[in-house]
Amino acid sequence: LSQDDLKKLAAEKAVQSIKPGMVLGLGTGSTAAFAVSQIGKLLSSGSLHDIVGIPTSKRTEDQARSLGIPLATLDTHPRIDLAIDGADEVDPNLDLVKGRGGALLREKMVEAVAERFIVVADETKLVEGLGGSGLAMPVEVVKFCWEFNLVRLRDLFREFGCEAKLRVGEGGEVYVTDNSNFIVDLYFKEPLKDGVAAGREIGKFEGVVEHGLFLGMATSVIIAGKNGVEVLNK
Ligand code: DER
Repeated sequence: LSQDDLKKLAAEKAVQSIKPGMVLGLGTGSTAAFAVSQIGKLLSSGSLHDIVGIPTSKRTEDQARSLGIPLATLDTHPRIDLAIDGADEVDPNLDLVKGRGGALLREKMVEAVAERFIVVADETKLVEGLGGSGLAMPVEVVKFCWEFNLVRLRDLFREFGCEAKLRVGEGGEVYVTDNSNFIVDLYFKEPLKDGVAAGREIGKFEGVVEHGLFLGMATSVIIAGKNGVEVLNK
């Protein structure tokens, strides 16, 4: 099975938890896109009805709209029954790193108020400790004096051998989020010892909008791997 096959398996397993009448948080990224696509299929076949989706990015909004999924926002639907989304890292406590898809702010707003938050991932996302993948841990910052914030974010984690980079798009242009902010990606040489403390310290910096540590938020994680699909519960 390819990584995409595994992502699809995990996503479709999560969609089985959807019931008519639910308000759904629709995640962002390639795994979440499989879930959105499956929801669209179930709606058009009539086996699912009376649901409304709260998208976590403009691109998820576009995908959901193209599939005829009724959409709304947190303004009109402040309570979410079930959110389904991917993750970049999942540690043994089901704490997450998210945001490599650039949607961390809207994802966190939606997933923080979801009654249930099911994370869907292939087994490559499992880590022993957050930051351990050596890949980006994103921080959304305002454009104003982004470099000032990049420097103090990097210095905050210098004991972890932190490197910080302003995210750029394919064409080399600076990446701008759906919320007109920039992203500073942090790279650690070793996993964070205390994610809660890290998140708290990052949040103290004025001009830092949100970070990719999603701690204590997932209610279950569906991992698809070579041994099949496994559901990890809090
Ligand atoms: O940006 C995000 O938070 C995405 O959900 C990301 O973490 C997972 O993306 P993937 O499903 O494409 O790996």
